[in-house]
Amino acid sequence: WAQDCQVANIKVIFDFWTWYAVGKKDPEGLFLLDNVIAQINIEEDGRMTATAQGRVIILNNWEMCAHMFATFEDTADPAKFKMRYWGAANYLQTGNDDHWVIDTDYDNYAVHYSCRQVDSDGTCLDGYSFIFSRHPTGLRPEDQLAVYQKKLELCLLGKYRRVAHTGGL
Ligand code: ODT
Repeated sequence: WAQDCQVANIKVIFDFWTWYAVGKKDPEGLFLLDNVIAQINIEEDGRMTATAQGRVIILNNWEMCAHMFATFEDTADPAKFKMRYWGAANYLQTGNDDHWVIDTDYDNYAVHYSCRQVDSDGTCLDGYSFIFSRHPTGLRPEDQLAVYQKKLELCLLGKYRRVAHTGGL
């Protein structure tokens, strides 16, 4: 470890930096397509909130940039949250999903998981998962093994697609 006594350099777990979605396993009724970025915020009262944006297609073929908001509720497990979300416009999706942080080093990558419907055998029938990076260009080579391992443990290996960041939103 290394000590750095500069107050400005003290690392906190949550911050206002951007996370770029670089991989996604889609749920049924796919919503966010690409150019997906998310920001986790801590409000003055200590509550965690988030904003996200991404390209969506609604009403069959209307393409737009969705601006989304979310609030989080704690559960007994500190890495498992409930996420209530809604859009800046009322024709965007709303919902209340699980929001599980499977793995993160905070600085480079994060693996998110949400099962919307658990099957009778206890496996996930419908869910989605995001791979986030701090880098719009994707995961660093040194983070790829950890992310691969988590995809495997989540039984989602091979189910992800790449999320492009083409800008222009
Ligand atoms: O794209 C889909 O099909 C499913 C995704 C629906 C949830 C999107 C709502 C995002 C609300 C704002 C929140 C941000 C937080 C981010 C961190 C992880 C992404 C779920």
